[in-house]
Amino acid sequence: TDLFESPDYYLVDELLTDEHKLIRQSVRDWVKKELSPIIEDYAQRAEFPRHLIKGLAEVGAFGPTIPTEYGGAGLDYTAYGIIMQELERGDSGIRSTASVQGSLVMYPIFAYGSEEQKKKYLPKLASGEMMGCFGLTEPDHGSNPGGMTTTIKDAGDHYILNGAKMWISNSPFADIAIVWARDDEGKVRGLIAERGMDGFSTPETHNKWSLRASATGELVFDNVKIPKENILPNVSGLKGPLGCLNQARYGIAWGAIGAAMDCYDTALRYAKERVQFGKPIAGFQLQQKKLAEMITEITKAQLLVWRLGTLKSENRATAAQISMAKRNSVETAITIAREARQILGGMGITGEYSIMRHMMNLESVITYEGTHDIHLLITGMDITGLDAFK
Ligand code: TGC
Ligand code: FAD
Repeated sequence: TDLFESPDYYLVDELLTDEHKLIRQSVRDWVKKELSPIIEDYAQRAEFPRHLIKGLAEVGAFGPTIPTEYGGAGLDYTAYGIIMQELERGDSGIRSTASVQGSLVMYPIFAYGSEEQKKKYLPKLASGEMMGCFGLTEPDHGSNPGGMTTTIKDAGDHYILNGAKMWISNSPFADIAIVWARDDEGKVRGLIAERGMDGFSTPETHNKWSLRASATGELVFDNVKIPKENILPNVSGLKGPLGCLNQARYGIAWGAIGAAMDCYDTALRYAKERVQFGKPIAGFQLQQKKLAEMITEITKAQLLVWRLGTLKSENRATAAQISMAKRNSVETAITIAREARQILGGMGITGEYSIMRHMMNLESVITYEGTHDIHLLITGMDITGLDAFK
């Protein structure tokens, strides 16, 4: 990782501004100095490195596109993508923490919250003083969040929240949770639950073989009193949470390429150095096929997300375009991780190299934020006009 050389076969760098490159360098330096040296150990111990939160905030990983008046960096979407790419080159779990904080906690408060909510929460979330999580998935409703059964009941000056969410990134330590629940009229509403509210607990999920350096847990609500000022006033319906997912999926489309780049770079370097049958294994056709296909797929994915970033900054990217890029990048990354692992032979299964950790992490990335199947069906619906979900 120390020697990482960013693959850039089609000179995509020329499509970036000087500011983009500066941002990339500062996140890359931080990953190299603070994240890479410790991440394997934390992943092996299945522990989230909480001490990285401050540094993540300092490199602008929390809400980079949020305007500066609310503590964000006011950057464009290409810059946001680049930050996610560099973080995920380090570890998908750390990128997850940034995705959740920026796209799934700060974004809904920014896009759907009241002015008071924005002032109260956004600066603290941007600085990492406060951490958040996002509760959409339920035990019986994963791909189909529209079936959710978590409810808020109007009780005069407050609501009563009941239900449970599962698979929630950051829930075990989050100070606040953005929760999606049905109101008395059956409409999906968003609200801000705060740690310490009576009846609200966040049990941790153990025994994960994937995303081990990220903390995952449940959100359990047993008659939790939610003040009315904690409801997000400016959205109702499933488009609320799905609008947040567009933001996070966009970041993952860039992020997963970071993991792929790291696997490719490691495998290429290893193949040039490892000698078998009297020559470097990079000289054998079978290994060249793997490496050549990797760089081809990385290059295609880089161009796709670069274009998507431009469209997103111009507010022209459609949800279906984002789905295509998320699906393509993660498929690219997971295939490359598997092939790269083989190039390293036995060494590939050890924690001496990052590849196996990336490969296991990507099993979560291909499932969360909409599974591989769901994104294919979104493309299918977009091009045919026919909904194959139900
Ligand atoms: P459907 O009837 O199609 O739509 C309901 C309403 O939502 C609107 N909509 C969207 N709005 C914004 N962005 C999108 N991407 C949208 N997709 C749909 C739609 O226009 C409609 O609006 P309106 O005004 O007409 O009411 O909904 P459906 O129930 O048929 O579901 C469609 C489907 C399957 C695509 C959707 O449910 C889906 O995307 N499912 C996947 C669920 C998912 O991605 N869950 C992710 C949970 S969060 C997470 O995984 C975080 S991991 C974070 C980390 O650690 O990095
Ligand atoms: P299911 O929906 O039960 O799907 C099972 C299988 O059926 C999949 O292969 C799926 O593609 C397939 N399938 C489902 N419906 C269809 C269909 N119509 N047609 C064809 N195939 C179909 N959620 C949050 O809300 N917040 C978080 O922070 C969060 N973090 C996560 C972190 C991790 C580590 C993981 C693993 C998950 C996280 N999730 C989070 C949940 C994630 O979004 C869900 O796991 C995902 O949406 C899939 O839901 P499910 O696991 O219930 O699978």
